[in-house]
Amino acid sequence: MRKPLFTLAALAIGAAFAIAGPAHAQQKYQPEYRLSTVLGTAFPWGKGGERWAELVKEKTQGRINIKMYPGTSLVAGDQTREFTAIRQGVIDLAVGSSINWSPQVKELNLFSLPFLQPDYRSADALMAGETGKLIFKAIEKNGVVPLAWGENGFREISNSKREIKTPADMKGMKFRVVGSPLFNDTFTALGANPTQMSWADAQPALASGAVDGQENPISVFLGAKISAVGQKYLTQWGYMNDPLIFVVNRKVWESWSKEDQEAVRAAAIQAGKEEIALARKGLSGTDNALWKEVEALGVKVTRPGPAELEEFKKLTRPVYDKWSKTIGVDLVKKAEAEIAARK
Ligand code: X2X
Repeated sequence: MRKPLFTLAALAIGAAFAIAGPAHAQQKYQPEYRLSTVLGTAFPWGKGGERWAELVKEKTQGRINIKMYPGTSLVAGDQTREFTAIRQGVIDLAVGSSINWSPQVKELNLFSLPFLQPDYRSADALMAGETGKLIFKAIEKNGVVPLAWGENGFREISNSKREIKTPADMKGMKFRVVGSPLFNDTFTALGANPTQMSWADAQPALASGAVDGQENPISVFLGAKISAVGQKYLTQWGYMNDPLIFVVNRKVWESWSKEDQEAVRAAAIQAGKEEIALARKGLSGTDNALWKEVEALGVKVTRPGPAELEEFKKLTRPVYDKWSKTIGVDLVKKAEAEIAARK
């Protein structure tokens, strides 16, 4: 007697799902989802965001329609508030920098530890390894759904005053630094004078001479044309590589069907891969086209040798140790081990 009842119940549940499925989808999907980025399509970062939106549209047959808002305009340009805005739903999706979100997700400071990542292969080892998984868990714990990695790139230092070969050359120099206090500590340890400000404020500050220098990937240095505002000296010190992360607000994520979730994830992974390739183009392997472009602009490029780099490392080591405690010593050890074992 029980069996038919059971089957009937199962049928009823099945029918309820069949009805609820599409109705639920139609009810909950928004006509447009807002994607935040700091940089626009003149940069690999913005191109990555644009590509993600395009792939999502394609893979969901237009069910999910994303509009990109570069310039972190959904939070009036204040990069350090971006993560909170994603969590709260002011922003639906983002391709964001590890640096900008590190005030809220302390583990993200990992990537900013001075001289942790010696090369692109280290960055790959972290993103693909256990470290990357732990970082994604930390983001998830903070209420945001991480889907894929991208890359802003190795941050090199530029200024308007003189060549920087050793820390002594940075003495007293005024630098615009990014959102995490870790950067204040790093630049202070090197004898410079850092001021934290948003990217929107950085460009006029460089133009007016309110600050002498800044640090950003070469794609940003070129894309933002900051050599035109007197940034004539550039030092390739490779002190950190800044990853990007493709994320979605949790409620928005949960409102999508499983099929659409997987489409959005696959789109993020593909856009991320393409974006990383773009971010490294002209800067890696035998392709140094972007460095040539920098030099053609009359910018003096300086490459500290191993002994000089050692001086930078030595002075910033206390910053590394101090911030390792904030990040979590185990996570830092894991990252160091994955870098040591990189292929
Ligand atoms: O503000 C910056 O320097 C930038 C654009 O690189 C980031 O958003 C981290």
